[in-house]
Amino acid sequence: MQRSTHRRRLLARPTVVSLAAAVALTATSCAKSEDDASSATTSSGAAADAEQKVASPEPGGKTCTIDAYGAEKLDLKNATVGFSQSEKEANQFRIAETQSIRDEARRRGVKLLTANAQSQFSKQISDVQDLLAKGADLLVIAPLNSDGWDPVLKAAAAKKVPIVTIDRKINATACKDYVSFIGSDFVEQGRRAADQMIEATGGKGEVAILLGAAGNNVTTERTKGFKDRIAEKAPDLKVVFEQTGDFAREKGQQVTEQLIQSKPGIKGIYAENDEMGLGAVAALKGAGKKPGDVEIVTVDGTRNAVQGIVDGWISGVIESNPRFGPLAFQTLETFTQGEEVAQDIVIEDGAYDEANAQSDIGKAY
Ligand code: GZL
Repeated sequence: MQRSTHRRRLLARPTVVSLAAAVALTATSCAKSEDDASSATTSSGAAADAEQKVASPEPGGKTCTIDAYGAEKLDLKNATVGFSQSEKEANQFRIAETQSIRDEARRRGVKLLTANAQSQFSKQISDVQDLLAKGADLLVIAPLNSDGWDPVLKAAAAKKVPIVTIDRKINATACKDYVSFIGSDFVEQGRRAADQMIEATGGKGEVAILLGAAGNNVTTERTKGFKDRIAEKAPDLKVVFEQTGDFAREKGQQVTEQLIQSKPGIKGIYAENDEMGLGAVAALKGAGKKPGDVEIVTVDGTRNAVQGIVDGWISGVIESNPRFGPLAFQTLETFTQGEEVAQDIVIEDGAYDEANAQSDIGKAY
């Protein structure tokens, strides 16, 4: 199917740095931290401008200081940071996220302890307890789920260990249970994915949603943003199928195989992450479909998905930038020096479509 040639290029909006990011990142001498088993390479291939950019903070946005939080000032260079990763690193998003944290710790010469919950929430809780037991002075947590954090929050508070959450939100109180949240605006990602789907389908026909995993704000917010935008801008585009693919490629493929059996006339698929989108591509290929038979829009910004745009299988990708290292450590440094940091540090995300996929694939991860 000939793709429309007048697609808008959805650019990240101009950014204004937030409180926490206003302090320039300063390079420091690096010493390998004894617990950091990361490979010697830094995240290769990511163009410098692929670093996270911070959206302008809400005017009068809430801030946090070490006194308000009830912790002690410390020198980050002499501290131990514990990083709790949520999902197994079978997903480029998680691989890039962990690498970014490791790279920044190494760049700053900060001792880093890491743990990976392998996508099991109970393990993430015990991982964080372990990090505290091993002497972490500060915690960076990429939460798997939004709820169930009380035991960890209590344990960290008892040891006056500040927590910064990255990527997904936890249902707790900023500047009390955790210092700051650093992450994307997931509702906005859903809205922008809808814009790409409307462009690709001409705003008419039946579309399906491959939902992310349950129990986290990313899935609910990406779904809300997409549906709200469709309702607002393209009432003739009907969501006729929604099923979770658990953010996993294999499940995304299985669900899409069922989808094209039950809805042979489906015009578009909104996959709430690239892994499920790539699974959908595999299912379409397996069913003998051609590129463009079904419009696919995904979220993350991984290299394979952006290549899928170049190859004609994917119509658009909204970025969800996982390179949290610089902002997470900058926030820890600013906070532990006694300066105030924003409670919500929302990053800007880019986007890819046929107009920029080839030229900008170097920014993908
Ligand atoms: C989004 C992140 C999501 C990614 C998926 O910030 O939480 O989790 O979009 C990952 O790839 O599974």
